[in-house]
Amino acid sequence: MTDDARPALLLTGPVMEDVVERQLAPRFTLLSLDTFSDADAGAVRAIATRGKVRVDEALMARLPALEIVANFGVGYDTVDAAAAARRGVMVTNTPDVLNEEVADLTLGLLLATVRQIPQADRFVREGSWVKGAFPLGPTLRDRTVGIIGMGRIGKAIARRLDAFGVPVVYHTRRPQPDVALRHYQRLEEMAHDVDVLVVIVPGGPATRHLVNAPVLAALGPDGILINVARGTVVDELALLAALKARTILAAGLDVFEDEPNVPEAFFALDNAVLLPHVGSATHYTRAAMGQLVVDNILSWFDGKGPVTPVVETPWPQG
Ligand code: NAP
Ligand code: 8YV
Repeated sequence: MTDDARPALLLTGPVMEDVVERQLAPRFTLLSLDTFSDADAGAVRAIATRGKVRVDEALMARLPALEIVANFGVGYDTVDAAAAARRGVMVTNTPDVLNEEVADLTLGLLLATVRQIPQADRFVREGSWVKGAFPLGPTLRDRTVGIIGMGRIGKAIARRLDAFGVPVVYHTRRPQPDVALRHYQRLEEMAHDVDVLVVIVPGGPATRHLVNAPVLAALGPDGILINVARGTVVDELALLAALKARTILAAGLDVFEDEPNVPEAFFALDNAVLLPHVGSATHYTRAAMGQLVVDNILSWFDGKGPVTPVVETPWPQG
């Protein structure tokens, strides 16, 4: 049981120990999900969470004094924000501070996939170059990119593609008033018209398997899929089948349905570039994300409200 006057904060796992935990330790009693007891549960007023662990209705129901859930990451599909809203619990995330980093990685992954950069690297390392030149490959030239999701990160990706001289169109549920690019209301129609799909929408039930077999079929045999959003947005079995049968050309994936477990079938494919969810994974950007977690929690407990609340729990309220 907590034995001091500091508010109790539950960490669902390690959340940037050198940034988040170091700054919060003087003001909060830090509890860990693995070790906290039912006696501690009544005292918990805040959660700092990251990645896989679900902050769901069942966990929140155990914490009657809970006021705020601060998510390390802009995507908060592991937090049941609707349930939090019903309970009057604030949810925050880490938008904007990672836009450019994730957009950089997306362009890197796109180029790596189209120009077969990891394959070329392997070719040199295994000593194949002395036996002959690396085969000519596909190009980014003459391709149109369709971005699925035109929010903060989608726009940063579109800006980079513009600099590369690559035409961009996009699909969202609603056209963006400040975006001059062609909007597609129907994803399948866009997939049919483009040569590359870049996925950068939130995860969760509303986008589950948005990229499915019909969308991949519409993308076609010269098409490339880049997923930097969440693994759940793409039907992984349909994607594997399309890559194996070459009904699409290639895929670049930073995210998977059951991370860190990547289906072994991907490992045998020479037309897939696979990354371990590293979109924001630099010291610089992860520190900025960690700082935003801290700022949200401290601002809340200083009575100034959250810095970056999610849409389900707006501030000021109603
Ligand atoms: P954002 O600003 O909220 O933008 C989300 C975009 O997705 C909006 O344009 C939205 O438009 C669209 N969208 C939402 N639901 C949709 C649906 N059902 N169908 C079609 N479009 C939909 O979010 P962001 O900051 O750009 O981040 C996007 C996501 O990227 C995050 O939620 C996270 O999952 C992922 N991410 C991954 C990494 C990584 O390391 N790989 C890093 C950061 C973020 P409408 O609402 O009009 O549909
Ligand atoms: C993080 C992310 O890797 O912000 C997001 O939504 O996917 C990434 O920046 C993740 O949230 C923390 O592990």
